[in-house]
Amino acid sequence: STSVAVRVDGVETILIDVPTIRPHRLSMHTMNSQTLVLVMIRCSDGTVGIGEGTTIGGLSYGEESPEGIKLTVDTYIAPAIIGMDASRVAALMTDVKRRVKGNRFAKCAVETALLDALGKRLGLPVSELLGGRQHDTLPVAWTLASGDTTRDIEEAERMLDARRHNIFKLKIGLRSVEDDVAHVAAIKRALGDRASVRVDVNQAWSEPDARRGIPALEAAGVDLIEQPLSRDNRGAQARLAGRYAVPIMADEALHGTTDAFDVASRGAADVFALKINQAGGLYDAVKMAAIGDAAGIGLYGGTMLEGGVGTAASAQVFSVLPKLAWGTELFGPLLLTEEILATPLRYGDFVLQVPTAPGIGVELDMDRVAFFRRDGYAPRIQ
Ligand code: MUC
Ligand code: MG
Repeated sequence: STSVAVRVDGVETILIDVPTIRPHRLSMHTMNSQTLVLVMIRCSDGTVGIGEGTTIGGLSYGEESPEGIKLTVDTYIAPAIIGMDASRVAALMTDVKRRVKGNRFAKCAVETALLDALGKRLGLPVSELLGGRQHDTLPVAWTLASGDTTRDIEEAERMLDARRHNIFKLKIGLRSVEDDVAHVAAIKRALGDRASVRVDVNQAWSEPDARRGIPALEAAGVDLIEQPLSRDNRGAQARLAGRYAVPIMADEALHGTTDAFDVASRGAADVFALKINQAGGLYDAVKMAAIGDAAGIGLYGGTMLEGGVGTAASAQVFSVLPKLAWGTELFGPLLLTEEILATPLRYGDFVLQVPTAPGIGVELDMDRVAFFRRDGYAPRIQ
């Protein structure tokens, strides 16, 4: 054809290191900072799309590291998409999936940037490219993970007073089951009916640990138990889901649509934590939601503690889902000491406002990106 398509002109990947506001203790890693992996894609019409492929704790949480995500994008994905029709995002991603196995975080970052650019080109929020927005605001949980019970209660009280969060997720699995239950029960006692209290074990328990821990947490008033067992131990997690009334949520077990189908088929979860990075992109996160919904599984908008870019992209996805029975945990930017968006995301009254501007709806503050980027270079794409 002689029509001139808009083409992908350039891809740039940037690692940004930002401190957290306090240590964030998970069963596998204590975070004192977060590394954001940003991808910027310039198109031949001048539009620039941004995406994020952030993980937690280097290689301790999942199989992709920040440095590996950057390498995958720079070495294997960028050459495949440069020169191609930038508006055919689904077709580009099909080709990327043919050339690159696994590496879902890298694919998510690229797909986000392509959709952001397409949305900006069309003047539409990404939610409208994914079927259309059904929610303008999303409930947002906060994670209490200082490792100290008194400090966690004070933090929760501050969040309630400020009307920022009334859903709290507690990170457990590092200490003994009994110590963790005592910690959670003390927090739930202090907060009472003013808050929903949930736990994330991040795969740390054995099935016998879970048979001790879950009924005790249930008795303490906990509303949700996230990924108690190893992500591979689906048969055992199905036994737990069948045995206790408190819902079991799958998180690390869900990498892409085939995992969603397998976990749903085995009855290994009552709730899905949807994460755009673990899904491998925004389209596949929506498909995973459909699989869960069809199986009667409740949906929750999860986070890999991304900064503002990944959080805005996640919000676009979650805003199109008909039912989000468990709300979201899109608080990532609030855990960081530094803002890298030109205009911060808006939180308040226990919700996040889904951005309404075209694309994912946010812009980077390029001076701050230049300041925090690990390699110290000025970006080529501005
Ligand atoms: C996880 O496992 O859910 C999400 C919130 C948080 O504090 O940690 C993450 C990862
Ligand atoms: Mg989790």
